[in-house]
Amino acid sequence: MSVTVKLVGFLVALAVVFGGAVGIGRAVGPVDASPEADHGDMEGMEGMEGMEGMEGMDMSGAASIPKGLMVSQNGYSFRLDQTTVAPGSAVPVSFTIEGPDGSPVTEYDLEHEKELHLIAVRRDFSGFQHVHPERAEDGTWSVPLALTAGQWRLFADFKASGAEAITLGNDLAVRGAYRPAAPTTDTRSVTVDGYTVTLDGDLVSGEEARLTLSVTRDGVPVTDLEPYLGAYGHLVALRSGDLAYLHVHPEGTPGDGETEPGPDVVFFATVPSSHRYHLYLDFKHEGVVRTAAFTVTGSADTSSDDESDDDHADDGAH
Ligand SMILES: [Cu+2]
Repeated sequence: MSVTVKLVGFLVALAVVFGGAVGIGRAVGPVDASPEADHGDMEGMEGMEGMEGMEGMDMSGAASIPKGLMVSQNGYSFRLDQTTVAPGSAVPVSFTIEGPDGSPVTEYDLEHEKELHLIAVRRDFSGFQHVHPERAEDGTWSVPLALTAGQWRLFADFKASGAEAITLGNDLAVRGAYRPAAPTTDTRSVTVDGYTVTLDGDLVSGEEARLTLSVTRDGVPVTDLEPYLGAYGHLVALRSGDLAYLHVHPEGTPGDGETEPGPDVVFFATVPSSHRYHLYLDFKHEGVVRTAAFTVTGSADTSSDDESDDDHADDGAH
């Protein structure tokens, strides 16, 4: 930290000197402006936090930054034992969650019935898995993944005991030649293993959206879905472009006397911007968990000003 501060200070000093020289060359005026402009650029995120003028922007506070974008947060780090692997249908992948004291975390609180949820997605969205690795006593997590060649993003969603729930992200490269998948168009109805799942509801930037997923088989509504991870479905939403991992929660829980076991499963999701989102629903029926993948483009919040606001928020800069 102190090295960074010194370096920034040094660069600002340079900028002052340089700006001063230019200023003298140009005669009067620009000496004051140059250092400030350079200062803001060099500080990056710290500079953003100080920009009080960005009212209403989602990115202005650390608390509202989407999950899954960082490999380390609140003192916890996601450390993969290998960053490059060969492709395969059951590639052993192992990792630890390093705690603030520098050693692997071994105490977790359950979330959705598990200590840790691992989501693996190929960056072009052509592969997805939601699995639950096994933890050794020393804190090492391991799980076999089905991986094709390409760049994958792994998300570890967990709550270390005594800490807040977080989702960390890390990259895993899978060797081999691959052709990036073409971007998908919006898809609201998919069929997997004879089950057709339809998504109803719109994603609106900054607003909590109610999403209803309806499951049918051979045209008949499925009304006996089985609880999976404490709900009748588990939904993961990822943003195109940066794979931001969005918070989604189900409406009701099995056995509460109100929540029906299908055909509708309801979720609430809040998206931070008008981008394309990839949604993955895991649902269980007749003892088998299946995944239905959707693509939905979120719209801008029309209740506020003009649409260009969203572009600024995404860039995090003017
Ligand atoms: Cu999970």
